[in-house]
Amino acid sequence: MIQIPWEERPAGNREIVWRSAKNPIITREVVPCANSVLNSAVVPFGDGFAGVFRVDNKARQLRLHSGKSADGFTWELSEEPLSLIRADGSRHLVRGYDPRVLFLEDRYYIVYCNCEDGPTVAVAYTFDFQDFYDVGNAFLPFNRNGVLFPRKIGGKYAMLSRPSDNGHTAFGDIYYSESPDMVHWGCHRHVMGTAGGWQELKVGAGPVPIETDEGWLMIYHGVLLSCNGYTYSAGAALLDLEKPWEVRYRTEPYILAPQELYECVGDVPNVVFPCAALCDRETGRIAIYYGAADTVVCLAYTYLDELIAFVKENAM
Ligand code: BMA
Repeated sequence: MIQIPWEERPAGNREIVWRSAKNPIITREVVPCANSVLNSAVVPFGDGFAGVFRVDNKARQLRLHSGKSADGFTWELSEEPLSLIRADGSRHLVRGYDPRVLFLEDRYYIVYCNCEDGPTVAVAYTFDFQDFYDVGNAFLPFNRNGVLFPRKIGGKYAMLSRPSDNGHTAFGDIYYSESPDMVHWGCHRHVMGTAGGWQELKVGAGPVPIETDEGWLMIYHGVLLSCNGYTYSAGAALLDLEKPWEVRYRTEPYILAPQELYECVGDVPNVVFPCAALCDRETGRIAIYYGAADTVVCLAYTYLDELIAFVKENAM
């Protein structure tokens, strides 16, 4: 296994999740056209890492860019926004955001919010992070947050999503859907809704869930409405392994909330939005990539066993 990004918990820090001292790790300077680089997803690839990045450009259009990194900290992004190859061979510019990426069976899947005919959740894939192929929309509009599971469950592909509206949706629960072929999705089940405090307004899945003996570890975002607007924090839950629509535990306190300047100041203040988590099974280390204030990409860390224990001990 390649060494995932890691920095030890600073002395005296008693938080379950701690931030990289290098934050923010990706800023707008990484691509000339960028107004902001935010909610982005990465995976181990070859001798290093690859990913799909949300770049809002200087026309404030929502685009995706591919990227590569040797160490997971320093990234090179494609100058051109991502386009998808369709079944007829034509190329189609992606107008979309909030990608997730995972390796499943023989390829890397990308799930993102497609603004073209939506917004709704769409699927694409790549083998090499050079050529990307369109699979199509998974759901009807409106749905703006899709996360695939990293293996079939009960013989079917499985996806978490959050049905929404066309705007800055003031509601949102997490649902589970199945597919025999990655194209046709059904058997939709409710997984979890809002709760009090930091997750009172809406909740949505974050990184690809991590399979553990205690269930699927799902890091998710939760939103509260203050007099100043939305505040996006992150929590964690354990979902049943074979019936992931059954929540075993979910945290009452958040695990990460906007507190640093780069999380509280930016295009959308007070946002932490995790989209990827690299897990090294040997060391139990987890590196979480999250968007901050809809402006930059940041890194935070935790240990798998500590997070599982935290979820169980701090369950609501
Ligand atoms: C959500 C999405 C995210 C964004 C968040 C906070 O609805 O648009 O991309 O980070 O709002 O602005």
